[in-house]
Amino acid sequence: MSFDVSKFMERVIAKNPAEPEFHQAVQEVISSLAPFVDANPRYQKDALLERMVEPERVVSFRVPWVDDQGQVQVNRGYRVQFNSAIGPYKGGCRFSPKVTLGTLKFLGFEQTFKNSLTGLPMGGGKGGADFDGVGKSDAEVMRFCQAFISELFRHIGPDTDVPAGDLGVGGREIGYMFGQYKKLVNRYEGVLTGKGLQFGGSLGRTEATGYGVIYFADHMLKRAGLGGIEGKTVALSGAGNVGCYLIENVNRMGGKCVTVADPFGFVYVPSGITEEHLEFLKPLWAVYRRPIKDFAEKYGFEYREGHRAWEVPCDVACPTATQNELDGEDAKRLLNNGCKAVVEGANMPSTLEAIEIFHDAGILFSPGKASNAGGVAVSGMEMSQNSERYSWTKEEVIGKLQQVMFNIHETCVEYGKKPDGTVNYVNGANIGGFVKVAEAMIAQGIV
Ligand code: 2IT
Repeated sequence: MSFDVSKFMERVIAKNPAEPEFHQAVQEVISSLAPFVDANPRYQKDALLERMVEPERVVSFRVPWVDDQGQVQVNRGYRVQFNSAIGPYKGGCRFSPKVTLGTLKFLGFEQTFKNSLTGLPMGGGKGGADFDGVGKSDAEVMRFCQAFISELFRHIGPDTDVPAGDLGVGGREIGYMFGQYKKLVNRYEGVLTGKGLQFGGSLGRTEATGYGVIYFADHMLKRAGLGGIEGKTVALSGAGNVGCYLIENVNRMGGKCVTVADPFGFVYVPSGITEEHLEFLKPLWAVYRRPIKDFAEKYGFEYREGHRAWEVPCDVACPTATQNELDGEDAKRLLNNGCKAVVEGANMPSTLEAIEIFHDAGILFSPGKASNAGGVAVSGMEMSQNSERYSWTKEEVIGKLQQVMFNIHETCVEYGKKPDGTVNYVNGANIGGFVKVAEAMIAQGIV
């Protein structure tokens, strides 16, 4: 019997009301999987797909903390432990006032496939809180992180669930969480990744996500006969950790990046962002919490307030901010401006409509679960280094990262190749990520 996507989605929506991002993530994956599970009926047995869209466990908890004025604040923390078929739950924590359970479920679901694609033994999970770090003092951030871990510590561990950073959670927050975890359990173990280099962090973790996006883009462009990143003009929509190291790698590989952005607008640099600019940009948000407008003012560049980067001419577009930041209108604008490839550097940044427009136009499109997997891949390497109580050199880590991105690209080609020889990277990533998890679940029985 052929697999009915609409019926399946009806049930998912009824069971998970008011979680539109989760519906969107499931819809995208299930649409890719339908023809594949029709051809391979073993994957339709024993409610395998129904089990895959149900998180194994969700914890939601109160996070009370005291602000600098002595007032008690109450946030809500979560951890969504989505799938542990191929390894301990693994995935970041997001701190943002926009965080809801639905957001974290979509992220945990995506993470399961992304982590599988890396080839490393990591299950899928995601967590976070509706905490807004903007405008908070360092002491407030520390007290919040300590309160968050005071509950979460009992649900995580190096062989159980290994959180990391995501939006709003960087090296500072990971440090405070690690300190509190160690104090509570009295064990020095690799429970979090993205740690400082002095206490178990991996060289290359900071660079990994942004570098990985560009290694992946280079493989895509070359396979399509478009000649790699060299000589290409790239537009991107962030200027944080992913954005800065993405630019650095584009420069290393002979291309140029012409935009950086934050939620308030973007800066246009037609001549390309240089190493000198990057020295200014790297700490701009991470350390000083300053808007991107400061960059335009410092160098006299054009700042387009309230606009998105997708209105400038480019060969390659890399959305590196957040979910659904690139919609159908943006997609049309990019096509009109000559864009040849969209390589996602965030989780689900393109709407389903935008993806359809790219596919219809026949340009290259890579979903974040493939091209944005470099960060978690190096997190997996951080776990390995922590287990063997040894540190690898940066060259070793970056070399392994390049190999992982190459392998993910090969997997996408294997599972996404169309009869005309082109590749549907969405199908390739979804099916390629699915098979390993599905086989592990089948082997492990109904659990
Ligand atoms: O979305 C992601 O892949 C991350 N936030 C990184 C997760 C990790 O465990 O390093």
